[in-house]
Amino acid sequence: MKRIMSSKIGFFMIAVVAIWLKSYLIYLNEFDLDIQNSIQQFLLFFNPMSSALIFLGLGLFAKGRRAGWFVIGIHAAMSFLLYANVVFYRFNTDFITLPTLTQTSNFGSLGGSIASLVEWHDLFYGLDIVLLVALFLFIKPTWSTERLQKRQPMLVMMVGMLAFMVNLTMAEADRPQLLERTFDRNYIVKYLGAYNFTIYDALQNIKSSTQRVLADSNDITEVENYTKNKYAEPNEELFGVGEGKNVIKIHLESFQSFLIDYELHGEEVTPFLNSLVHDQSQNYTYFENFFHQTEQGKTADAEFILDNSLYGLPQGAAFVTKGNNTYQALPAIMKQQQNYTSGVFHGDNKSFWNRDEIYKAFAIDEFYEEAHYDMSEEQVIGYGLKDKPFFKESMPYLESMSQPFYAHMMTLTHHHPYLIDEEDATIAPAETGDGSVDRYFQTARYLDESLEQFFNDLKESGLYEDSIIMIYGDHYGISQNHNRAMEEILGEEITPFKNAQLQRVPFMIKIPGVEGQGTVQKYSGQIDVMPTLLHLLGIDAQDYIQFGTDMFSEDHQEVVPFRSGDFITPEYSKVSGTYYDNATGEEIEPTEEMEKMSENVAHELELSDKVVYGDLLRFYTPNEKWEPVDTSDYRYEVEED
Ligand code: GP9
Ligand code: MN
Repeated sequence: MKRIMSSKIGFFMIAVVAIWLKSYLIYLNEFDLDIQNSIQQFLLFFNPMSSALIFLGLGLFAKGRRAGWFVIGIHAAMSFLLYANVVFYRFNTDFITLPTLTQTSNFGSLGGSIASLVEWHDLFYGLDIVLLVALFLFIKPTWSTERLQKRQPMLVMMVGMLAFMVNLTMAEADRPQLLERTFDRNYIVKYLGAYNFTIYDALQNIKSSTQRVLADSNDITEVENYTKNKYAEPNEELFGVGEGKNVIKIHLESFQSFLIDYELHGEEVTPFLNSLVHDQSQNYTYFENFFHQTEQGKTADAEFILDNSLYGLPQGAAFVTKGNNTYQALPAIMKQQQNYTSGVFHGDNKSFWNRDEIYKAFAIDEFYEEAHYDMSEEQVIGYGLKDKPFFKESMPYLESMSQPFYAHMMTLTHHHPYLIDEEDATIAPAETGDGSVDRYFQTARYLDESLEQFFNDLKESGLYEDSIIMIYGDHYGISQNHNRAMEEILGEEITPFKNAQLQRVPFMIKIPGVEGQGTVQKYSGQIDVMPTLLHLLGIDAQDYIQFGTDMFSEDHQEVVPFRSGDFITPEYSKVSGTYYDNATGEEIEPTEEMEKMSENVAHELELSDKVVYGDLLRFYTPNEKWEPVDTSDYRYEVEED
């Protein structure tokens, strides 16, 4: 035993096991990582091992006794990083990122309370370091004479790398595109561990700041010229009709327009939404040719596009990778121009899609997330809180907001894989044999019922009448992987052309005192929502950098770009590079005009990316009234009662 401990490799292995087990213990006891299956359970245990081998292994390259001090030093540094995360997490329920380290606000209010975040049992987390030092000093390793073959440290590294590859492959199998799509810090820690998370975060930030550093203030001029030129004058009759009204924006998770009026087993799937579309007395205007324009960032992309009129990024979610940019978002403009307060309501973990950070840059005042709701087991399914309790419990918060407010209600239950408890299912599943597709109708029905409940509560509270109500779908719910089942549902072949047409999501709006237009055919997309709303409030969108245009404007161009560079117009569509006639669905040879349109779409996307990658809005002052948002003014905490 003594011989093992006093050999270099023996000592190293003790350090590895110590940091490995300690990390695992901390994952289990300190973080709420929402482990959902045995793969995740296994990876949580497994992931510290590769980090321990690789990082501590670096120490082995040092000569003689110094190797021991290196191993101990690296061990202590890893322990410190992990423990810093423990303390940070106790306060923020989130992990440390590079930007949070520089945002003093994260620590400002923490300063005085660090003491209260430290607990006695934390001493235990430092015990292994003390033991390692003692072991090293008192067991007197025979290292000065031991000759490690050069191969050994290399071998350790290779085993570490191999373990990491196994780890990553298993993680990717459980959560495809884990690193590419940049979901949630929780996920990276859960699958790859706290150490790899820090590296991942650092790489992301280096990439981001390089893009930022390379940009300069001249870059915004070209963009400004483009958006000013594209700008569509407001519809005179509607400009300012909504000024001072509350705005309630409802996010329909994974809701595609084909559900509207769809009948399953002879029943309407979404009778309530259908009634808004068809009952003229309800005063809704329904845009039936409205498209989502999201990519990998899914919900986050939808939020990003709707509140900024900028496109999401071709890869990952701008919410995560560009969470520290300067924005001139809808909530900020509404606040500065018309004294609106804003709130987002969502029954999921606040750090998902980095919301708790980027919302500050949008000047969102309140974020009602998981911690504000009763998340007991019977209230939760899939990603989080069920829509009915979500809307119910949101009511008091909504009523307490100072008016006029801009409230963004984000539903969740109608999310892949469309799980639903038996008692919540009021329509039988479809019968295609494809589980997701079959249940899709059940969760859509549940969402529809939750909306009806919410509308009744709004009416009862007196908020309904005088509020602008906006409803939109965020992105598709049924991907192309389910074409076979969808063909059965729709009774037609799902060609690439048809699939593009299926990217329609609902957009409806009610403006107090304005007669609804029923169903309108105009083509538009999520990028157009912000300028539309600004004009309804009487704020001219022209001052701001926006790629969409007012949907009610006479000058609104009916071209809907997608992130891929494809696009749809009322007459023709470009799908995966091929042009189709909308009327026949047949392939067509592009005319010069079509090709020109295509170039323009590509140019527009490129300009939007320039803004986001280069953080160009920091160079732009929309008007004299504009004040850059100070993110340290915002903190999302749960008030203790
Ligand atoms: C997560 C929820 C779902 O909080 O908004 O996100 P999605 O997977 O649709 O992007
Ligand atoms: Mn979504």
